[in-house]
Amino acid sequence: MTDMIWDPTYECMPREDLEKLQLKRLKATIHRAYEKVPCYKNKFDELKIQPEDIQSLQDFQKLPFTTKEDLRINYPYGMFAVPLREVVRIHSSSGTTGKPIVVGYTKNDIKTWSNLVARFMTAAGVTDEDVVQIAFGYGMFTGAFGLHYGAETIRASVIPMSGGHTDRQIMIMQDYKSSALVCTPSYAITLADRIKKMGINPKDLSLKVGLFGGEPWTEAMRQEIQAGLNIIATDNYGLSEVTGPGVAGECQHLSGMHISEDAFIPEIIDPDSGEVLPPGRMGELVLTTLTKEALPVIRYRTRDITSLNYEKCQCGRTTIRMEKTTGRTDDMLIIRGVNVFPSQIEEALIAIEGCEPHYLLVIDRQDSLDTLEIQMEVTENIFFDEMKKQKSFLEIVKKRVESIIGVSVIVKLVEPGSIKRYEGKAERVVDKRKLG
Ligand code: DLL
Repeated sequence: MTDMIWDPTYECMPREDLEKLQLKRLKATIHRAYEKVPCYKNKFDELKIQPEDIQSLQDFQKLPFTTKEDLRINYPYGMFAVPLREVVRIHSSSGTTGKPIVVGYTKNDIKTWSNLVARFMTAAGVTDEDVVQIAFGYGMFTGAFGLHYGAETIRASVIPMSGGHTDRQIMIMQDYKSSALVCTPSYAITLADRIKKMGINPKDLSLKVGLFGGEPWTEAMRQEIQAGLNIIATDNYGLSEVTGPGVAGECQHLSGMHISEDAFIPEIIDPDSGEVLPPGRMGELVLTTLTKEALPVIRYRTRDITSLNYEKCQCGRTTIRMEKTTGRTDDMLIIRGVNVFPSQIEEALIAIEGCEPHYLLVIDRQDSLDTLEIQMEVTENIFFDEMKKQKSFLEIVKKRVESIIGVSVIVKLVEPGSIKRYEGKAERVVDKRKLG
């Protein structure tokens, strides 16, 4: 394994130098945000904080948080810190309800973004020799363009396939000898399934690495994808409000995602009290941008739950690594008063022999009692097994899941192939309590 590093100056900076750089960039960001964005000025004024009051990275914790609601209220362009004429690109978040979040980039922002993506793609092992198949949907979603620019910056050969058309994806992958695949982890599973069904041996493909992100996924899913596509499957993280992909990504040691700390300051807070938590603790990730021109964000509450690892990685990078996110504070299901994360259920299911990574969680309320039904696909031999064997299989699944989440569940097998397949981000929860 070779540990190629795209930007060693920033990725391997001694912490002392990095913190100096962060403070310098932070001060500039705060000044600009205060002067150009009324939302920040109002919030600071309310707390009687002036930009000059922030003289250290500790002072910074006095600043108020920014939330999705702030971006919503200022829809579409109210949070921009530059006039629209300087904005060369507009994207929006993948929100499914209400108005989307609108984000903008200056010419310089696009350049910075491309470099940030080039960093994690390089860390994953992509070089100018690679043929990168981008199977994210091109459009308002930041995933496709972000990875596209990053790959071109590395001078890899980009195939802008976009999402969907699974059989065509596989044909192109075979014919064009794609060596790197970019998509959501759930779509990687769909592709692997289809490849298997078509009788193609993944070893006959040219794929070597996958860059997957945009949604949470588990270690068990990683194993499944690695085996199904014969690749090393890497995780990368980002969100539109902060830049899109390019906030953090794994190197080939697969031991947490390196955050580009010259461009973002990460903090972990207690989602209830807002208190900053000590290193290593699990909580909500808060991000501040240090280089964004069009849309600087200060202490943005991502809602994503993770922890930060400050130890130096074997690859030589000195940057903090974030653990795989285990879900979002707003994804958390409260079932009969118990907090349940869909990722816990997924982890349990995938670890059971015979379970397929296709499932749906249906939550309902009967006689004022919450019910959680897991509809899941299983391998054909189990689906067509005799009743008795199937019953004992269901019992195993039920017990395993219940022991992890602490809530009783109903497990139902559904026909192989009947759960909806996703080309982008998967939606695995139907909460009928909210629909009623
Ligand atoms: O999903 C940006 C992105 C695109 C990242 C492609 C990586 C690759 P949004 O549509 O705004 O932006 O959604 C952001 O998706 O707050 C997380 O909840 C989730 N998310 C993104 N990447 C990961 C990941 C893009 N690797 C929201 N693991 C974030 C877990 C992720 N969750």
